[in-house]
Amino acid sequence: KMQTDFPVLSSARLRLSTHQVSPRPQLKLGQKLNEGKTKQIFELVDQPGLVLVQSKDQITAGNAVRKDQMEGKAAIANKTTSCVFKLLQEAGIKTAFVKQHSDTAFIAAHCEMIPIEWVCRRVATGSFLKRNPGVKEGYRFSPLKMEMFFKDDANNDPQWSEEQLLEAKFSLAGLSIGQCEVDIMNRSTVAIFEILEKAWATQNCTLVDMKIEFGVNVTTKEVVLADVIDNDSWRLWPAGDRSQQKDKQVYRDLKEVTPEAMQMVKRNFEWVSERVKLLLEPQASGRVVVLMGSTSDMAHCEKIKKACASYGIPCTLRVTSAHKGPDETLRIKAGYEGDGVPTVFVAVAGRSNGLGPVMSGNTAYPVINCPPLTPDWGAQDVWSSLRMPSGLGCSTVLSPEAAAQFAAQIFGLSDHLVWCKLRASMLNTWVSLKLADKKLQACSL
Ligand SMILES: Nc1ncnc2c1ncn2[C@@H]1O[C@H](COP(=O)(O)OP(=O)(O)O)[C@@H](O)[C@H]1O
Ligand SMILES: *[C@@H]1O[C@H](CO)[C@@H](O)[C@H](O)[C@H]1NC(C)=O
Ligand SMILES: *[C@@H]1O[C@H](CO)[C@@H](O)[C@H](O)[C@H]1NC(C)=O
Ligand SMILES: *[C@@H]1O[C@H](CO)[C@@H](O)[C@H](O)[C@H]1NC(C)=O
Ligand SMILES: *[C@@H]1O[C@H](CO)[C@@H](O)[C@H](O)[C@H]1NC(C)=O
Ligand SMILES: CC(=O)N[C@H]1CO[C@H](CO)[C@@H](O)[C@@H]1O
Ligand SMILES: [Mg+2]
Repeated sequence: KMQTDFPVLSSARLRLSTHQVSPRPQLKLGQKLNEGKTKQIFELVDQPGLVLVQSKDQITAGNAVRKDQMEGKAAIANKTTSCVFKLLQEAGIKTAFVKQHSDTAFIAAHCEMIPIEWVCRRVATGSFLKRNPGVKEGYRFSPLKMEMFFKDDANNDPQWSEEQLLEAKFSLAGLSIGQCEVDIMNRSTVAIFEILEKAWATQNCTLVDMKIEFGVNVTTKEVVLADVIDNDSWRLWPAGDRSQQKDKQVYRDLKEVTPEAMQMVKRNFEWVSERVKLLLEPQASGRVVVLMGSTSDMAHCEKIKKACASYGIPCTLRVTSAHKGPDETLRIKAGYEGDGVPTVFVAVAGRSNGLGPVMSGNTAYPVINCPPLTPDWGAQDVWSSLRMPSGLGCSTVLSPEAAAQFAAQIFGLSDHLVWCKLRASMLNTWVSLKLADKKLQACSL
């Protein structure tokens, strides 16, 4: 059962619970829409289409020590959920999460939930080993291994195949869950895993596996990541160290809540909570410097700058001509080389592009030619960006947006926040194509 298959930072059976924080008064709660083992969902009277997701409070303990630990844990769980959703949202992943409301509640888009737990694995462990005897713990999946489980407590959440999901013919918020939706969830799970994996890698921590759920936004009928990603949703191995897992095995097999066990649980949570905030922090900060031969190329350069902003990359525009003022070009270059900030230069020069090649021959930083080609001479002009003397490694990208994207890909090698945006954008493009095709097929029926 998945609940117990993800013991790492959690355990439902420990029955730890969060301390009481009542919803702030300005929030008018409507009907209770849903209730599960750990959460209640309330309509928001003044905000149609949104709901309050309230963690259930199971405080029964009078014991002060235990209460103290529970309070610490609530804050940690809170931080985990909100940081993870923030990371995903800033990357561009569509999620139901809107904002944190209190220590134990957040506001989300009202969804009808698809009753499937999507599991994604990088490293074989836990229930996978039981279901696949012969596979040793630590086996590495590349590509990622996907599994799904039907949320059915009475039957211990059975594993399902894609065919079983299709045959179940779920319909949620008026959306039938067919091949298109299944493919979108499958692809999204992989992208979400890769984003979280990349983020945790900055903390020298291996994301071993993860389980998530999707819902259908009742307003837009979009399939979005919903429910929560928290302590109970993943396995994290610090420094890829499996012996940590043995510790956690202890909690899983725990029959009783002892103070020692609680301390261990707490230490783990603290370990995560110390690091989860860091996932949102840039590890490296680079910049793009666009050099244009003339201000007549300004509109073209502004497009590069705008696209850089969408990746969160600062972009500076400068005017310099390698033909008319090579001394100045090299002086500008030296200025950017001298302050230690990783830089990608983009050279924008019409007609004969001397600028990019001169830069490329004189700096170890990457240079991207992005010549603004005109219909009359473009086919001839482009050769001044393509045919280089030996020893020059500049690239040529014609579209200004694509030049910015290429620069982002360079920074993405060391900056996970940039990489996450590129990864989410790839997913969103894939989903858009899929939906466009679905719509077209529906029209031609
Ligand atoms: N944004 C949302 N809108 C509507 N329902 C939601 C949303 N997020 C979660 N839910 C649903 O709220 C219910 C309570 O959650 P939970 O206690 O985790 O249930 P479970 O025990 O089934 O895992 C579940 O049915 C869950 O799918
Ligand atoms: C879902 O619905 C809300 C309002 O109900 C809307 O604002 C939001 O953009 C929709 N999409 C996603 C991905 O949440
Ligand atoms: C819960 O998260 C929100 C948003 O990040 C934060 O403002 C709040 O202080 C957190 N609560 C606790 C107890 O950490
Ligand atoms: C997800 O997609 C992959 C690749 O298309 C496929 O091999 C796999 O069976 C799918 N997984 C599930 C659980 O549907
Ligand atoms: C990361 O983990 C590796 C592998 O165990 C370890 O050798 C290394 O010291 C760790 N690095 C940091 C920065 O913690
Ligand atoms: C064991 C534990 O602390 N589990 C907590 C994980 O986080 C959720 C909230 O997101 C809490 O409700 C659980 O108690
Ligand atoms: Mg749940």
